[in-house]
Amino acid sequence: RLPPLNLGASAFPHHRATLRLSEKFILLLILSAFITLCFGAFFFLPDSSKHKRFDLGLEDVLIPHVDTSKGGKNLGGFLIHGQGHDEHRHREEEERLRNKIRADHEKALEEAKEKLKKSRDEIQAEIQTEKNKVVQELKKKDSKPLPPVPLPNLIGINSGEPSDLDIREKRNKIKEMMKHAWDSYRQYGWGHNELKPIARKGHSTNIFGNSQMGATIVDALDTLYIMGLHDEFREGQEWIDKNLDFSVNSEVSVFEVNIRFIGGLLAAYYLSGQEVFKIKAVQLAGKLLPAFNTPTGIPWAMVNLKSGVGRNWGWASAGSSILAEFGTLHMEFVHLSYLTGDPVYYNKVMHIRKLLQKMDRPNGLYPNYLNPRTGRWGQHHTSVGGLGDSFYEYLLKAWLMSDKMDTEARKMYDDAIEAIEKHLIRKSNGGLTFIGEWKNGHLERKMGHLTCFAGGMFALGADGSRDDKAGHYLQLGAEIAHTCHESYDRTTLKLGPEAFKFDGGVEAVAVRQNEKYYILRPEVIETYWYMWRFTHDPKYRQWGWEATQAIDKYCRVSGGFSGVKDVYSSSPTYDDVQQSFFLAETLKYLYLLFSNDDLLPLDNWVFNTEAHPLPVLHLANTTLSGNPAYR
Ligand code: DMJ
Repeated sequence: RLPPLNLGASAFPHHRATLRLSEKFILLLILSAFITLCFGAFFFLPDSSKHKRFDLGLEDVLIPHVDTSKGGKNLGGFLIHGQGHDEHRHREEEERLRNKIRADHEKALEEAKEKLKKSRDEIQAEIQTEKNKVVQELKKKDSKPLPPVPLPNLIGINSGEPSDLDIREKRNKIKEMMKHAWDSYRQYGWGHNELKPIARKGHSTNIFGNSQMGATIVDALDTLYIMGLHDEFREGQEWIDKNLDFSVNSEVSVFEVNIRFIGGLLAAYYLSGQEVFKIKAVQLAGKLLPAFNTPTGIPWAMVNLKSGVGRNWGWASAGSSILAEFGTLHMEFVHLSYLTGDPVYYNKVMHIRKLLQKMDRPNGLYPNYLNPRTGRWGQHHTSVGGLGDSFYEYLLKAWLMSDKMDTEARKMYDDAIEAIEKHLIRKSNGGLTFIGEWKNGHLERKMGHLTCFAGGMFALGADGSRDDKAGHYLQLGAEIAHTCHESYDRTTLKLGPEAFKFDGGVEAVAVRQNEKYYILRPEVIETYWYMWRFTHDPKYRQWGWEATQAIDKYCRVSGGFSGVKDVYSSSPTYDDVQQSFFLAETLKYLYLLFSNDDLLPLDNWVFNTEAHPLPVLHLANTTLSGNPAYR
């Protein structure tokens, strides 16, 4: 640390030798400001004769003139007449002004000295305050109200309170778990992205960049709202209003920020009607747009929110972008164009779709990797779990969200699912239906926890399926739900592993140690909920309750909820992370499973892949592509 600057008459020579470049620069700035002030005072102070005229109320008149021969005084092209008398008062007035200039100079000099006496920290704090003011001003400009848009018919924002006492109690228990997760985060991790419930401090991962963006707050908002936790919702809203800032030098995942932040903010906006959420969603979306500046328009996986520079994950095949990432933007981006009247978001995602439509697909399957520079596929791996999953989900949901008008998306979904059924879905020897992974022409008989969401997707897509195979797809959904339930039931903790095999006599069980963890994921419960909505078979509520109890028993700690490292061990160790999706998805789907169906009915709401509900848009007479007829 440097000694505080003190540039008083005696201190100056003493410190001169130790002054650093930055301090010299500040000194130079202040001195030059001082000199400018002196010059300004000298040249721009009004001439005393002018004052005399007004002060004395004499008959002096200003007449434009250039001739000084008549004894008048030339003053910038104006000639002053009638000033021959009262020379004494004139001199007095000049003296008074001279004194005033001297006093002003002294004062400025004193102020400059005072400034330089301040410590470096104090000066920095003052500079920071000034900067903050400028940022606040810019923010005000950014927060311009968006054009008014007729809101879609928002049906089913109600309590969904079940009449059955037992179901009500179970639902209350889930609400209590949400409160524990929120309160713990509020107490130990507030403003951080996530919580470490054992260490009782904030946590983050590279998907959120290096900034504290309050991921848990944004992700949890709509769950709080649905559960009627309104005080907590307001706390979250206040934090977002005051602190959520996207002008940070931070490299984030485009996909994660889209599904958790933009999805979360849009859902909070539609549910509560609070403009701040819409404004923040639009600001953030603007920061993601530079990620699309690639030779093909397929976005980079990551973007720096400040510089707009994008790049891909180092581990992805041949510098590729990931199907489940660039293919999971559609729902949020369509809503952004709808709400702003700006076609840019819609055009970006439609461009991706058109490009995918033109490409050759090996066996009708979409590989997980696509190079954004060349527009060519990377490795020919296909998955309905990690790296692929939500791309298929968003094709179906694009159709549903458009009030079933977007038939192109439905066709792409139907084609993709047909190829998946043919090449990836199999029955195990023990009769369990599973979805494997396609790797360069070979089927790996392994299913991920992430893949379990597909049971719900098949059920959701049953109505409207090609050749009226609704019954078939509902059945397929039920079979996947059953398999995934088995993956839970065959563990010690009754919680599902990250991945499980159907090979060599093993069925729905994890084999490798590094696949035995459970990190509070929602996919199995998500499928139970969809299956419940479409069948009302009580087993789905029963399975959901089993999972609730297991989470409460094995993942709950006094500082929140934690993932566990081995679901087959009776004394599990914790991973010490309370994932934001636990509040956004796992607890929300559980709560909905024990609520009435008229809370967020599926005819009117479509849930994004992070369980954020967005309303169906009735776009029959509109276009989002910038057609001037629109708006
Ligand atoms: C969530 O962020 C989303 O559901 C995403 O689509 C996949 N994985 C996590 C939860 O497991």
